[in-house]
This record gives sequence, structure tokens and C-alpha cells, in this order.
Amino acid sequence: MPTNNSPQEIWDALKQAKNPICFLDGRLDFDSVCSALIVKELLSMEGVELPLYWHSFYVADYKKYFEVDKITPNVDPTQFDFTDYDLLLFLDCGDAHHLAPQGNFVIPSHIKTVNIDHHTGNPFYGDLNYVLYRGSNTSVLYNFFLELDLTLSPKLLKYIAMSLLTDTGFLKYDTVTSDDFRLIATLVDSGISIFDIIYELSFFLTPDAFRLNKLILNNMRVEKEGRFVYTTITQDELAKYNIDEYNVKGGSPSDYLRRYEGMRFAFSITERNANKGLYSVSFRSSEKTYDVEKLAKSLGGGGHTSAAGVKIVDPVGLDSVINTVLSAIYMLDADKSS
Ligand SMILES: [Mn+2]
Repeated sequence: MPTNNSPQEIWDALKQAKNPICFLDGRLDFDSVCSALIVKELLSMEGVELPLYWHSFYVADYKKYFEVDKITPNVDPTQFDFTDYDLLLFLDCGDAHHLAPQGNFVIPSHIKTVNIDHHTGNPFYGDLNYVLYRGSNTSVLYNFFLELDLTLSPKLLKYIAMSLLTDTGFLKYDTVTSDDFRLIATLVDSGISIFDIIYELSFFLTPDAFRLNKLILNNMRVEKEGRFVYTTITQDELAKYNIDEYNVKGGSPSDYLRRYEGMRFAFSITERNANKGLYSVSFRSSEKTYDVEKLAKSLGGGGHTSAAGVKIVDPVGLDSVINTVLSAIYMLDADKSS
């Protein structure tokens, strides 16, 4: 692992920059929002203004919990003019190209970059780097500000708890470290109710989510021989059953189906744009060692070993997309009976 710069060195660079800027990672989640708001608030206490941008718009969920009005939405980093800025801060971004959702962001040559992250694959792409393999990027930031002797307000400590819990599937993923558990204990000692956060964020599903789950199960196919399960969702069905996807918290339909006991993996095909024949396919592994990334890659996509996906354009329609995906699975997956 390459060596990190010290928090002091990075903090000095942020404070001394004339015009620093931060774009949130292309794939927005609690961790990237909280990371950005935490750094912005602590920098503003030092008299430094850090503008925050994101390429898309917000889902209702974020407005409910965070001061998202501090983030300017709908600004595409690949089209943005960075001329007047001298420092670009990356937070929770394992790959600089991912600042744009299409993965095509290129760092402008004149700008200094700071990379604070928690992804194991991070190649230390910044001029200054602070990467720790923790459950969330905010867990890394906690460490960062602890070393700087800076105090975080109760509001920011709650942000850390919310993002650490959501980024680790409520401490269920194998990314969780003993440092994360110690941080949770520290947060509890600071008066943060972990139970209240888990209760609010994980105990309930919206009515839209219930209607979507019904549709997921209606369209579910179980391939007993190959031991996988899949489902399909079309825009017509979403309209027919009055399902607003932005009112559905959490991941893709495959996250739900991966829990089918005895299967090796699950996938879902969601029609994104009927006119363009655009579909998104997402794969999730059920068995710990089953690699779905190789399936996504064989179709031109990518991701992680246990969660991967691909976008497919097929004007013929859904049945054709299903055939494409099944063919790829059987091609790569000769050992169906394993
Ligand atoms: Mn993260």
C-alpha cells in the first residue's frame, strides 16, 4: 500500500487553496453526502468556502436527513470549467473517473487533487492521499479530524453514524473493521442512539417499495438447475402498479432476490427507456465466493465480486435481453450443477 500524506499536510493544502472545489462521487449515497457536508462545515469554521457539486438531482430521502441545499445539483463534472479552481477534493471515490457516473471523468491537468477514501482498490490517484480501509469514508474522516484535534459537533457525529451504518449494510459487510466497531462505541458514548438510526433507516419500507416487491416476486423465475433467480421490471409495469422508483429506498431488485436460500446468485433486468431499448441488469452473488463481476464483464459491464451490473441497449425488447443474459450465464457458467 502506498503511503498516506498526513492529515495536517492535507488540511493545510485545503486551507491554503485559493479556490477549492468538491464534486460528489457519481454514485451518490449517504457516505458521499455526509463526507462532503462534514469537510465543508469544518473548513468553513477555518474561514474557507468549499463549494459542493453533484451531477444529478436528489431523491427525497436525502432532503429528509441532510442539508442538501449546500450541494449544487445537476452539474456535470465532465462539462464543468475548472479554470478558476486550484484544488479538487475527492471524497469516497475509489476511482477518479467515477466522479462522472459514466466513469469518464478526467482530472484537469492544472488542478491539485486531494483523495480521501476507504475503497480497497483506490490507486492513490491524488497529489495528496489519505486512504484507510474502513467501513465508510466518514470513518476515515473521523480518524483524520481526530489527528488534527478538531472537534465534531453532535450533528456531524450523527452523520458519521448514519453513513457508517448504511455503507456497511448495518455493520453486516466484510468491509467492517475493528476500528469501525470502536467508532460505533465512541459514538454511543457521545450520545448518538445507534438503535434510533437503525430503526429509522432499516425498519420500514415505503408503500412504493411494497408494490415493487410484489412485482419483483410476480415476475420472479427460479432456475433450479443453475441455482440462480431473476426478475424483470418494465416501465409499463411501474406505471400500471403506480410505483415511483425514487420512493423506493435501497438497492436494486437483485438485492432482494439474492436472499433466496440455496441459490448461487441473483440478477434483475430493469427497463430504463422503452423507446431507446435501454435496460440495466444488476447481479448479486448469494454464495460468498460466487463472482458475479465476471458475468457482468462478459456482457461489457463491471463492478465488484459480489455486486456488478451492465447497461444493455436492445431495440428488440425484453425477451431478447433475457436471452442475451441467460446465454452469457450458460456460456461462462459451464459448471451449472456445482
Ligand atoms: Mn463509501
